[in-house]
Parts: sequence; structure tokens; C-alpha cells
Amino acid sequence: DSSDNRSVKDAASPQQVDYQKVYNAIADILEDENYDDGSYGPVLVRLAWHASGTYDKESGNGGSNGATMRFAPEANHGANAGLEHARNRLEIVKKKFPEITYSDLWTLAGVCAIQEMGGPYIPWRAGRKDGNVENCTPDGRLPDGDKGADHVRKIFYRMGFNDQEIVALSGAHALGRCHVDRSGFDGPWQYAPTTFSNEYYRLLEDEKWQERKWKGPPQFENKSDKSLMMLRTDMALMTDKGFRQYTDKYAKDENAFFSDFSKAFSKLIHLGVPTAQLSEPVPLKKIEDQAP
Ligand code: HIF
Repeated sequence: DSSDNRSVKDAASPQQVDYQKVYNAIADILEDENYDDGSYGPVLVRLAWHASGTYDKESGNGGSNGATMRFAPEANHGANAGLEHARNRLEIVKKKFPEITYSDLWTLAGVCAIQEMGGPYIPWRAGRKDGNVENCTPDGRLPDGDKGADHVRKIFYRMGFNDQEIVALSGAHALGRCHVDRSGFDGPWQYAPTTFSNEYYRLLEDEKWQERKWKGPPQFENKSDKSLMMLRTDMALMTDKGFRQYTDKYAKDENAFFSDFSKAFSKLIHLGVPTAQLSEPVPLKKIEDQAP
């Protein structure tokens, strides 16, 4: 019907926004020496993932379309604690480019952060529409860090991912850290938490991990200097046979990791967005690959 067609066209209208300009504006506000490890990059990646990871393939609801984390029920879900830092930072860009939807902006910011921190190119399409408060997803769709392989599979199978994709995505924990005042957990996964690499898998396999004795929730620390952490869900990638084969592969082969991560993360940030709404992939160049 014609009114439907019209709304689809209006929403996509990707030609009206210069997404490379938006990308560059995001790249411009990644760094801040007074924030965390000096970069908003990691928390922007977490925002893109939590906006997308609510997808439920059975009902077809959830996912990045809608940007429903703007609203109180979803913003206050325990798993989303701390993501206001990412959302507030992106307001600077939203003010410069009011015509981009929040749902496009948040996912584009995740792509920008990964690429600028040294990660692979991530295919991204425009056209997400912002929803309203009724579209908020129920609490409990995002994973808990203190659980094992069964839980990880349950959550990611619900989104339509397989074991290989789960392990490939998990390398994103090379970035950022846990904050006691957000998740209750504490510490970074690797020594250079603003550099995207396959270091996460290498440390999982090469370090000796022991349970940390502390008042906080159960987590692991590396024996050698106790400055790194793993969640129980991270440890499952080593202890579970189905996962371990891919952990071994990505620890040895960074190119394979980059290539598989790119596909899996791109899939994640498009989950549940009707194809008819989406543009063709938008080429988004890294700053270093743009002409001076
Ligand atoms: Fe995370 N994740 N994640 N995560 N995550 C945290 C932080 C980041 C899980 C738990 C946590 C993925 C999967 C899972 C990032 C990216 C991704 C924190 C700490 C927890 C507890 C939050 C805080 O205290 O600030 C669990 C249980 C997951 C399922 C296994 C994804 C694959 C790795 C999908 C993914 O991309 C990023 C980046 C951060 C760092 C945020 C920061 O502010 O530094």
C-alpha cells in the first residue's frame, strides 16, 4: 500500500546524509584524556552491541532499529548501566547532523570506533528508524557475565548466531574494561584496551587464570600480574570444546579473526532491521585511508 511505501522511502533517504562526514565527526570525539583509558571508543562499541543484541529471531523484535535505549525502561536495564556515557557523548554529533536517526548513529559509532582503534572495516547500511517507548524490549535479553557456555549459547542462538560467530564476536573484549560502578566487575581484558587486535584470545590461552578473591562478583585474574580480568563467559571460550576450536584459530591467525569479526559484527548491527528499509552498504573510510 502506498502510505507504507512512502514511510519506507522517507526513513531510508540515506542520500540526504553524508555518512562519511558523520563518521569523521565521531572519530573526532573518540579521544578524551580525562575519560577512562583516554577513549570513548570501547563504550561506543558496547552501545552499538547492546542496542542490537536485544534481537529475538522468533518474534522479530528488538535489535538496533528503534534505538529504544533512549527510554527509561531500557536505559535502566542493569546490563545497560554506564551506557549514558556513550549516548551523551554522541549528542555532540547528533546536534551537528540532526537528520541521522539515533539508531543509525549508534551503530555507525560502533563501526567508527572499531575501525579507528585499528580493527577491520565493518560493512554498514543506513536506514534504521527510531521507535518509541512502546518498542522497548523486555529486560533480560543481554548476557550475564557470571554464567557459563549454556547461557552464552542461549542468548546468542536467540539472535541467530552460531558457535563460530559467538567466538569471533567475543574478540571485541580486547577493548575497554569493566567498571565496578557499572557492572560490578573490575578491570580490562588486555594491556592495550584501546587497540583492536586478537590479543584477547592469545591472553586467554597464554596466561594462567585464577578466581579473584574479592567482595565483587565472580571473575578471573591473570596469575602473573593480576592486572587483567576475564568473565566466566570469557573463560567458556577456552573450556567449552565447541568454542575452543575457534579460540585456537583466532589466537593464531589475526587475519582470520579480523575477517570473521567483521562479518559477525556487521550481522549484529543489522539484526531485525527490515531489508527494505536499508540502503546499500555505505563506504566509510578510516581517517588514515582518506586523502589528506
Ligand atoms: Fe561485553 N561486557 N559482554 N561485549 N563489552 C562489558 C564491557 C564491554 C559481556 C559482559 C560485559 C560482548 C559480549 C559480552 C564490549 C563489547 C562486547 C562488561 C563491563 C561486561 C560485564 C561493563 C562495565 O562495567 O563497564 C558478556 C557477558 C558478553 C557475552 C559473552 C560482545 C562480544 C565481546 C558482543 C561485544 O562486542 C565492550 C567494547 C566493552 C567495554 C566497554 C567499556 O566501557 O570499556
